[in-house]
Amino acid sequence: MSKYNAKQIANELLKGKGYFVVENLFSKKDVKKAKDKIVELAKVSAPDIAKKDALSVISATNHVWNLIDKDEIFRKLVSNDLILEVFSIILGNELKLGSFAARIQQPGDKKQKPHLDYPYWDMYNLKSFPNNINSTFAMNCQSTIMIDDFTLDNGATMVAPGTQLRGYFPKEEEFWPIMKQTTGKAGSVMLMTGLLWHGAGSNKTKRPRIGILGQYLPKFVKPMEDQLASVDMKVIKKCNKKLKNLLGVGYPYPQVLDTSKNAN
Ligand SMILES: O=C(O)CCC(=O)C(=O)O
Repeated sequence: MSKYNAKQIANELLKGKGYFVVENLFSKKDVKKAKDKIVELAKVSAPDIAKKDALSVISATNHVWNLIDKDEIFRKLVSNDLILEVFSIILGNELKLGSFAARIQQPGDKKQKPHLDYPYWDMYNLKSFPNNINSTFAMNCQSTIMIDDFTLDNGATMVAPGTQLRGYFPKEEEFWPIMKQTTGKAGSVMLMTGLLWHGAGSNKTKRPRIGILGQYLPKFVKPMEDQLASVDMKVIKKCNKKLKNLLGVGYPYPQVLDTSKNAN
């Protein structure tokens, strides 16, 4: 039985520090498979590849997008039971995948500016959000799978504990005094909501630091990566029901309900 309790973790994400590191959730074997594949995909530079593939590996050196399409190992990692149990408590049990992409903090990469995650990413532009938007419920949960050890030196994700409750875009002068880094061994996973103020730390080492960022959303938020257009239909057909649901297969909206548009 898992030593982790999903309800307690969800509570920590919502009302406590705002993040939780699940240690060694994935085996060394799975992490190696994922790493080998990401390294291979990240070497493909966008101009060298066919247009169809170029769409899925934009900015290949820092991101490898659309991992669900790329290998069975990613389809396994994305639908981990504990992650889905925690996030279902927060987002509802029809949650959807918004994105599953590797993010590589390259040697010498500077720290990121503190930010919020999609769909809150441009909340500095408050007028583009509904009036009174606040932190009473979360519209994003993030998993960061540590594919390398995350250390203070190689850019372990920086977070500002408790800031998920503030409901406004990070102010740097409030972020830096309380910032902590979420370190862990490869195979560990950091969970948070997209409302927690955070960003990648600077990588002062000579090796890349790879993480896989999983974005999970309530069913009514439009996903950041268009899963059904990005993942090959042949791959989707072979996915189990849990993964199909995550990808939005069978979710009925938006639809053309105007019957005059459907007339032959
Ligand atoms: O890679 C990380 O540690 C965090 C990345 C991140 O927050 C982002 O790219 O939005």
